[in-house]
Parts: sequence; C-alpha cells; structure tokens
Amino acid sequence: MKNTTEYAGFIPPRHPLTHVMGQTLTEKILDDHLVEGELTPGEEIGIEIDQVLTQDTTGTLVWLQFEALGLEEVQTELAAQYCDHQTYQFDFKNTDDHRFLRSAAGTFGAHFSRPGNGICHNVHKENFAAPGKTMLGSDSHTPTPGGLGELAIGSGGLDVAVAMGGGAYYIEMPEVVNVRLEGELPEWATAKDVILELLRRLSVKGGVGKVLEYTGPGVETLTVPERTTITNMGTELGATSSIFPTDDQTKDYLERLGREDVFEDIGPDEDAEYADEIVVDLSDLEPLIAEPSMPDNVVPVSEVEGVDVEQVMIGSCTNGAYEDILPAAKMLEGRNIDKKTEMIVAPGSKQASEMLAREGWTAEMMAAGVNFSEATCGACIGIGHVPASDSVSLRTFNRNFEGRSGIEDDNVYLCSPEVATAAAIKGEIVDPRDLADELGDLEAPGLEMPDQYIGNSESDLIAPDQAVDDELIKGPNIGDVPLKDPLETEVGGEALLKMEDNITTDHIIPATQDILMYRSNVPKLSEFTLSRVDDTFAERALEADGGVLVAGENYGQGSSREHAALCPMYLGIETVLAQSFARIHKANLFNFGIVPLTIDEETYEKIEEGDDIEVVDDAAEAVRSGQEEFTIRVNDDWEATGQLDASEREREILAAGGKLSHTKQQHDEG
Ligand code: MIC
Ligand code: SF4
Repeated sequence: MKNTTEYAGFIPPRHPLTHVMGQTLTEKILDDHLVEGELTPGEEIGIEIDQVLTQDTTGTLVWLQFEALGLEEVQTELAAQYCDHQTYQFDFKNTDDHRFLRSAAGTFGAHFSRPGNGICHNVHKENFAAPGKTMLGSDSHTPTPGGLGELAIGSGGLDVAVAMGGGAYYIEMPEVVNVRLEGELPEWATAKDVILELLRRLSVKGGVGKVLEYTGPGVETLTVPERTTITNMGTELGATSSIFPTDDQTKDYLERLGREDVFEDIGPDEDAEYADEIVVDLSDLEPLIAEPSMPDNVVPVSEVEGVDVEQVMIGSCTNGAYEDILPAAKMLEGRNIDKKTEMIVAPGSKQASEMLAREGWTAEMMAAGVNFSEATCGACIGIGHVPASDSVSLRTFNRNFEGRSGIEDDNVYLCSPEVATAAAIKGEIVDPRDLADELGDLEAPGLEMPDQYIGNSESDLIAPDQAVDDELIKGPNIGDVPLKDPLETEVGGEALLKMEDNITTDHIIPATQDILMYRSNVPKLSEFTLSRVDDTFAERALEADGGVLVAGENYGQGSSREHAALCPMYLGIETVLAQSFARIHKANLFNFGIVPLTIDEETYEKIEEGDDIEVVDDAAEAVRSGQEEFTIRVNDDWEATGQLDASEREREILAAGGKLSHTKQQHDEG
C-alpha cells in the first residue's frame, strides 16, 4: 500500500503555534495551519486543511482524481461526501453517481450523507463545523461555517482531492477586511438584508482576494444561523471566505446541537490591523431585494412593490434552515397564500423538515397552500420548480444568474424568507412592513432556534466506520478524468468566443438536469460548453482543434465547478484572455493547464471574435521562467500584452499540463 503522505507538497512539518500580536482572526487561523509562505497579502501560502466537504455534482471528479493520484485513504481529520444537488434521480446516471459516491466515501474513509438528507452546507454546519478549524470544499458556498469561526474556503475538486490526501492547499494570502457591525436589526430586517446591503455597496466582484471578517458590537446581536446566512452569501461578493468570532451565541448554538465540546473562544486581537474597514449599522437596514439577474442588483423592497409574483421559493443553503422556514410558517398561520402565486418550501436539511413536521408547522403551511419539496438544492440550479416563461419568481436563494432557474427568460429576485412570504400572501412584491400595516394582525416573526436540534439518522449520515462499501462501484455513467499534455511552445488559435463582463460558470457549464447528469462523463458534458452563450461553440472548438476565449471582467464568477475549466480543456482551449478572473475559476484554469492571461480594456475592446491570436513567446519556456508579460499578436497585424499572474507552483502546474499530470510527475520523479 502506498504511503499517501509521500507525495510532493504533501505536508511538511507544521508551523509552530506562535501568535504575534495584532492579528486578525483569519491570520490567527491561517498562522496555526501554515505550512509554507508568509502571511503577506498577495503572496502564495500553503495551509493544512482539517476538514473537507464535497457534494454530488463535484464529488465524482473529486474521487476519480483522488483515485487517479493513487491515494488510498482520507488523511484529513474529517471528510464528508453529501448528495444534495440532484436528489430527484430523474435518470439512472444520477443514481449511478450517488452509488459511486457512497462507495468512494466507504472505500476511502469519508462520512456519507444520503440523497435527501440535506444540502451540504446545512448538514455540515450542524454536524461538523468547529471554531478554529480550516476547511476546503468543492462548492463555492463552503465558507458557510465561518458563522461559527471556522475558516472555510471553496475550491475546485482536484484541490479538495489533494487536501484530502494530506496535501497542503495553496492560495494567495487574502487581504482581511473588517466588516464592523453596529446597532441591532430592526423588525422585518434580517441577516439576508445585511449581506444584500454589502452586495449593493461592493458588487459581485467587491470581495475578490479578500476575507471579510465581522467585528463590532452588532455581532453579539446575531445568532449563529443569522451569521451563517451572511458568511454563506459572502461568496456572491467573490470573497475568499467570511468569518465571525465566537462568543456566547456560538456556545449557545453548539449546545443546542449537543456539540458544545468543539467550542473554542476565538477572535481577533484587540489591536488587529485590517486592510480596510466597512461599517454597517444594522439599525439602518430595511428589507432589501436583489432584482434580476445578478445578486448585486439590490434595492429596497419598497422600490419594487406591486410587481406580480407567480412563484415563491423558500430554501437553499442560504435560507433553507429550520430558522429560515419557521418565520414563514408563523407569518402564514391562519392565512392563505394568494391564488395565482405558488409557494414551495425546499428545506435545507431533512432535520429541518422533521423538526417542522413534529412541531406541526408543516401542516400549518400546507393548510395555507404551500407545497413541500425534499431537502435538496434542486430548483437553485434549475432542477424542478422551473418558473413559467417570463414570470417573476421570488426566492430566498443566493444566486439569480439569468437562466439558472432552468428557463432563459427568467426574472428571479432574491430576498429574505419574510419578504418572500409577504409576496406569497399578497401575490405581488410588498414590503412586509406595509403588508403588516395593511393586514393589522401580521407580526414580525423574528428568529427562533429549537431548544435542541434533533440528530441525523445514522443511515442518512453514515460514519466511515459504518460504511456499507469497501470498493468502488462504477456504473456506465462514471468515466475517466482526461489528462492534458504538457504545455506546448506555441499557444493560441482563433478567438472562438468574445464574452462580456461577469460571465458565470453557469454560462460555461450550466447545471440544469439535462446537463448535470453528465458531470462524471467529460466528453459528453463538453458538448454543452458555453452553449448558453453560443450553441455552436463546442463543435467549432473541436473542429478548430484549439483556440482562445476572450472575456471582460470577473470571468468565471459563481460556482467552484471545475468542469468549467476541464471541459474547455477537453475541447482544446489553450488560453483565456480576460480583463480579470474570479478566484476559484482561475485556480481551476491552472489545475487543468489553461493559461489565464489578463488583458487591459483597450485590448479587450479591440479583439474581435474570429481573430487569429498568437502568443508570440515560447509559451512553455516563458511560463516556466517566470515571465509575467506575454506578447499577443492579433491577425498578424497588431500586438498587445497579456499578463500572467501566477506563483512558481502554478507555473509548474501549467507547464506540466495541469495539476493531475504535475502531481503524478512529481510522484514518479520522487
Ligand atoms: C452552485 O451553487 O452553483 C453549485 C451548483 O452549488 C456549485 C457547485 C457545482 O457546480 O456543482 C457551486 O457553487 O460551487
Ligand atoms: Fe446548492 Fe444552491 Fe447552495 Fe449551490 S447555492 S450549494 S446549488 S443551494
């Protein structure tokens, strides 16, 4: 049997636990886990990972890559495999994936959460999140447990596989920004409004390269479930992570979960120095809403009152917990929802469903006209409950990218459970304060936690020592992970597609059911690459046998799905020229051997689709030697500069043709 820790980059001795004064909480946790580098913003650091999380749509690649690396056993303190995104199993391919994941968790030593047991972030938060730990997860909302003082980061699946095998996780040291909370939330304003306010101020790229650390007197007024709504949706700001200190609220929450033993009193030093400070006075907040189709299109609800609403959905990893559904139930007690509005509750976990059912709230909501879904991501990625064409859907989710709901001409608004429920009652968007005035007997529900959370059934959350499989089960839907050859000397080709700003990974590889079932079958999945932007793309890319993508700012924002890099790689894309990149996607491009070059606005404006792009320098040599500026020749006519912002390690990975080839090479050499 191979010793899994033999791999290059696989855990040198850990940094001693010394704290210099003046550290932020983020720096303290990173310092405790540092295995390489220094905590200087912008510099690459390597950290040890305590916990990992993966889910069904990114998890199959995680384990296939874990296997391809020759790894045989999970080395982190804890690993958990959840099945949450596609739990309806419309197709045997979904079920094949789930069975493979159960077998992988059993074979390699991870906890396994069955389909229907709940959304990874909800189940993880309740069962495993612990202050002071580091976590890596192959899902962009991994930072959710930051609400309990855990430093959790989203990444591509390959990084998760390596971390799970005992390897360090490498990341650019983020800037730590102080989000100082003052005051207390007034009635009808919620944690969702805190994060929507930050999105309104900072935009979907305002958090790139940053960890948002919450401090100030407002912190203690927020319960842990409220904090995790905020840390969850920090992802929409592009932030690396978001974190709260721990306090009596954290202790209280852990006690209700029966997990008080993991409590640790942690926070920043009093004289901690932050890169920047943002002050939010909670008492100034009012109900807010993100208009279609970007999470930062935020306005006060009062500005959009009167818009007809055909669908209301409560759920997702942001607002799908018991504490999010209970306010809706209380508001609906003894009322009916509007006749032309459908209201669906998709609990974030089976536990939440069970508690609501046991307490009679499910019956109360059903009597009001609500339908219940199983605990799943589902509709959040366009699986089930697709809105009617050109209709308005109000959702408590975190993303409303165009088409993500499963229909191109969607109008999805994002808001708190209170605002969503008010709209279901009235049949149109309404500020709940106005609805309360109108109805006379509608009270602000506030946030309430159960005295004691009920635990998961041991067959829904299967511990590694209870595993049912000890070998991998690969049905016909489970393919191989393609490998790329080392970087060539000549890189370039036709500019196959020119895209605008804020292109999401949902544009690159959509997550709807017809496509999602091929997440473990890369050749088939590749056929859908960028089909939402141009349905001829995949065919043209294959025909051209290589080529270039051109994009504006924040290319690849949104999810962690590495398929958004792997599929373009499979189609022969060698480089992406963009004005800027989203953090996880850029890391995924390195991991799959695609060269991400940053171009300025003038170059972006000048390049046209169909242009012939040639990287003039010997690409392999230039990448290896640390060259930062690359000359790009367009149509043999004019030249521009592309910037490669990459660490030495990332350059080695690129040159090797991606991280899988690189890690294998290192192993063969060592
Ligand atoms: C999402 O919210 O977009 C997803 C689906 O959870 C993704 C993961 C995936 O694509 O499987 C994410 O956020 O990383
Ligand atoms: Fe699931 Fe939606 Fe959360 Fe992604 S954002 S993990 S799809 S609930």
